[in-house]
Amino acid sequence: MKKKIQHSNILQQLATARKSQRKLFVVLIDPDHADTGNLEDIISKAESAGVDLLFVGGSLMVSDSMDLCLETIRQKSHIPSILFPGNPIQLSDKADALLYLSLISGRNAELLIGNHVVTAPLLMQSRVQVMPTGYMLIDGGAPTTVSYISNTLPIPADKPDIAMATAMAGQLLGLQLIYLDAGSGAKNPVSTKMIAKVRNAVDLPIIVGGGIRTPEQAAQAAQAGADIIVVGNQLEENAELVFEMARAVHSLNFA
Ligand code: 1GP
Repeated sequence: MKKKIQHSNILQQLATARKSQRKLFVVLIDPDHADTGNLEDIISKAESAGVDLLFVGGSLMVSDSMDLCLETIRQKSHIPSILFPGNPIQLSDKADALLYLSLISGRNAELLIGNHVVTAPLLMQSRVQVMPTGYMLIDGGAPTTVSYISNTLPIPADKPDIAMATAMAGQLLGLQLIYLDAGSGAKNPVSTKMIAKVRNAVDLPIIVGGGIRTPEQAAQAAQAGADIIVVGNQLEENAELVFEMARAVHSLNFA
């Protein structure tokens, strides 16, 4: 039977999955884009497709739908939910864990440390598991919401060495996950060359997302060394694709 990620000690389970080369598939849900019907549909499909985790968040949260979204996930599925916050107000204790993102590809002090200082006292009291993550924005061929909102320059797509050195710095600083993101809806996903370069440089679990539209692209990213593949946009267009996407990633797992 397929091994499932449990709700507690998620960070540790991600490290174990990485060590045993077990690739994970994640669906990103943007609560702003999900009305109740869509949301229940993608959650139930994700559950049947064996999706490992649900990330919840968006760069721009214009509605108050985060808590509702997390509650629906909890009611309708067993998949752990992870906050992927676009800004510091996107916190909720209804999630299982939080990607505590430091935007290490950028030079915006608020996103490197400022927001962390603001939210730390709250998080120290929260039951949500905090997962320190080196978040790296990679140029995906066109400006994305996240590059605009974060007011940072992404790492050029053809500069894998910069990505490598940035990820190394993240590991040396003690971060626990590296997230290479071309940004939601990116024209081009992060290249396999860049993923491989970062893979060879750090031991941490590597999350890759942004602009992945086909099961083949998802599998290629995993084969290049990504441990966790994230897809959002494309599944908003066609939720049915979650089955093939999850299969493409999980088919690389032997056990
Ligand atoms: C964005 O990595 C995620 O932050 C997913 O991107 O929506 O393009 O799949 P997409």
